[in-house]
Amino acid sequence: MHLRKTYKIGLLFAVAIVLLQIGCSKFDKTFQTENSAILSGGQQTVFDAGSGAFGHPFPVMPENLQDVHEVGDAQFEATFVSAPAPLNPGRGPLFNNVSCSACHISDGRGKVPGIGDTSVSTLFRVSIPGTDAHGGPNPVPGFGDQIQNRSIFNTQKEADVAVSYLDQRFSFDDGTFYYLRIPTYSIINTYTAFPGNAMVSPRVAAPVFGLGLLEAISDEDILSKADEQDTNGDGISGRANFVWNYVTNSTTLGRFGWKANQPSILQQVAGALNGDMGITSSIFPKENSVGQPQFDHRNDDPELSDSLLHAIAFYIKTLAVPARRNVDDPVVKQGEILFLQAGCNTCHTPDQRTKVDVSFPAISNQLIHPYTDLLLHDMGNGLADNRPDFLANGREWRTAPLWGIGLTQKVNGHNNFLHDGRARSLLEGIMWHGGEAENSRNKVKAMTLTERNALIQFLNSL
Ligand code: HEC
Ligand code: HEC
Ligand SMILES: [Ca+2]
Ligand SMILES: [Ca+2]
Ligand SMILES: [Ca+2]
Repeated sequence: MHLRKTYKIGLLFAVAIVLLQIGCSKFDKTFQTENSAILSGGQQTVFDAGSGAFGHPFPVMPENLQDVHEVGDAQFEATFVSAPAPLNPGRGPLFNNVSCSACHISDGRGKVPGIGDTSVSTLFRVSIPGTDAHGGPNPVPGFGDQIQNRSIFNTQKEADVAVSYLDQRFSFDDGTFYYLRIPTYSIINTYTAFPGNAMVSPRVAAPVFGLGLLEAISDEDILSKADEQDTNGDGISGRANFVWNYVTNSTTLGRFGWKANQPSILQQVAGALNGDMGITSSIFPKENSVGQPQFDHRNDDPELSDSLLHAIAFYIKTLAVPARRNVDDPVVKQGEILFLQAGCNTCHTPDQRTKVDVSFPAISNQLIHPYTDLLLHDMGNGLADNRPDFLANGREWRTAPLWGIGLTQKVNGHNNFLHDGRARSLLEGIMWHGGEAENSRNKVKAMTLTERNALIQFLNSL
């Protein structure tokens, strides 16, 4: 989000007041100490529960770095056009959308395609059985690893994607009905034959705030929570994804993307530029259409400079997390107890601590409340995309962070959740849980209406 100057000054004042209060011992009890549950992003928490809640820079950051954040912000918002052009060139020949913010709306989640819509902020990863040279998805001949459903003038898009939904009725143990809509996706109007053995993984644009803090959790901490053989016998296994890192040229821990299929913010950003917008950079210098008739044969230098690439990554890294609300509401408190009783916290880990980072004190050693273990879990057949992504199998997904989730309606104007936005409410999102989370789901199924509402109120307070 691009902040206007006057607003920024207001924000700085607010930050100054918060800092004053934290610094003043008189406020220690009533105001937040470091341990306070409301400071979801530690010192990088912002107090805005409105439509711009996901778009604030870190409140605690040296001024020169705020400038870098702003340069990245402008690029995140910028509409890229096809080359040659004086400003923001390089889009296409194949792409999914024209800017980062067109998919990550207000730094939040994307809009799910309706029936008959062209998908605007959902994309479809594709592959055929087997792996590429680095253990990643095996590209589909003629289509690569993602369907680009748009193309620039005089070239051919790869395909369209159509979605349809079928409502299925279920009931809670108290007899109340609920409905889940089961999506079916089809790749249509392909420019060339789409192989019958291709696997398709639908993914909606995920929120992008707080990711710098998630990146700052140490590998050791994440791995210490993995329990691949379920040795403690709680039915939850949790395992890490290990993915190819194009910057270090080695396999490293995956953290970002719905299947933890990206190792770092920087690579995720470079991958989005290339795959989603058709913009090359030093990390991914080849157009996504290489080897296809749509390839533009330009063989340009990278279309985006390293400094702008790093500015966008820095922008993402330094987006703050909104504070929790209504924590003292008795219903919210009851909901929190139910959350723990249902075992939601075994995957949605409430507390994490970032590692000590003397080179960037802004994110060093912070107690944060992301409600994720960043690990992969088998979520059952219902949610399966049946498409492996590095070590993640076709039933596994990364535990989605729940911080800020209660502000989705305010920021994004909808309540669609899960990797492809199929859930039309938080409750539907929970009722889709299966596999390792089946016990949790069944506990919610057994709840009374009052208890279900309390659980949702708790999620809404995050
Ligand atoms: C066509 C829509 C689209 C566009 C355009 C797009 N993204 Fe995304 N973004 C997605 C989707 C879908 C995912 C989830 C990808 C996955 O799971 O593999 C995602 C994931 C991400 C993530 C990781 C989020 C997380 O929680 O792990 C970041 C960061 C991100 N995008 C940044 C960007 C940036 C920066 C740009 C512009 C250069 C951009 N995206 C452009 C759709 C888009
Ligand atoms: C076994 C691990 C596990 C357990 C237990 C679990 N979850 Fe999840 N949760 C996940 C994963 C993985 C996802 C992402 C699934 C997807 O997108 O397909 C998820 C997604 C969600 C989402 C949607 C998030 C989003 O950004 O779209 C909500 C809400 C949620 N869980 C709430 C709960 C609640 C409440 C409970 C307890 C009743 C619970 N979860 C128990 C692993 C778990
Ligand atoms: Ca290009
Ligand atoms: Ca493609
Ligand atoms: Ca276990």
